[in-house]
Amino acid sequence: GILVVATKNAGKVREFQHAFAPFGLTVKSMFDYPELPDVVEDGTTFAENALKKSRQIAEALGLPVLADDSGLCVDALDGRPGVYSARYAGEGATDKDNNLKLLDELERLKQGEDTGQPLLSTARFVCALSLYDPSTAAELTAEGAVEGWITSEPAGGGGFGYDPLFYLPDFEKTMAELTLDEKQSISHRGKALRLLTERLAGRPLG
Ligand code: ITT
Ligand code: NA
Repeated sequence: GILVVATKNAGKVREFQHAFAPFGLTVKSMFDYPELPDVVEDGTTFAENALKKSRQIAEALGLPVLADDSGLCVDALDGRPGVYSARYAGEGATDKDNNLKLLDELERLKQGEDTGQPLLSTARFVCALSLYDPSTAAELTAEGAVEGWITSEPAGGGGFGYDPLFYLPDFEKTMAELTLDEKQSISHRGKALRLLTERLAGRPLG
C-alpha cells in the first residue's frame, strides 16, 4: 500500500519511510506531487498547522493523508522558535541558518556568564500528526514531545534540522548521533506515531 505524507522535508520523509516500511507501506511525499500548491502554515499551534496540511492535500488528492507539524521550543527563549522553527532565520532559511541563529541568540543571552559549559538551555521537540480522510472528513491526531538541552557543541551527521544541537543527557549524545531506530524509539515523532497508530487501530480509513 501507499501512504501519502504532506511534507516537503526530506528528513521527515526518511523517518516516515523507516517507520512504515515494516507495515509494507510505501511513503509518498510532496516530492512525488510537485504540482500541488504549498500549504500556508499560519496556525498558532502545531496541531492547527498539521490539520491544515493534511486536509488541503487530502482534499486535493482524494486520499487519506498524514501531515506532521513540528518544532523546537527552547525554555531560555520562552518557547521560541516553536511553530516558527522552519523559518526561524527567515523565509527560505536552511537548517544551518536556523542552527547558527539559535546558538547566536542563546550565546548572546549568556554573555557575561561564561560558565564554560556547553549546555545552554533546556528545550523540547514537539510533533503534531494529523491524519485526514477526505471521504468522511474525519481527522485523527496525536502529539509527542522529547526533552533535552541545546548544546553549543554540535555533533552527529544523522537526523536533520536542529538534531546536532539537541543533547540527550540519558544517551550522552545529540539526536544527530542516534541511528534512525534509536531516534524513532525516543523522539517526538516516534511517540506521536505510536500514539496515532494506537488510535487508528480498528478504524480502517475510507
Ligand atoms: P513540511 O511543513 O513540508 O512538513 P517543514 O520543514 O517546513 O516541512 P515544519 O513546518 O513542521 O516542517 O517545521 C519543522 C521545523 O522543526 C524545521 O525547522 C525542522 O528542522 C525542525 N524539526 C522538526 N522535527 C525535527 C527533528 O526530528 N529533528 C530536528 N529538527 C526538527
Ligand atoms: Na510549521
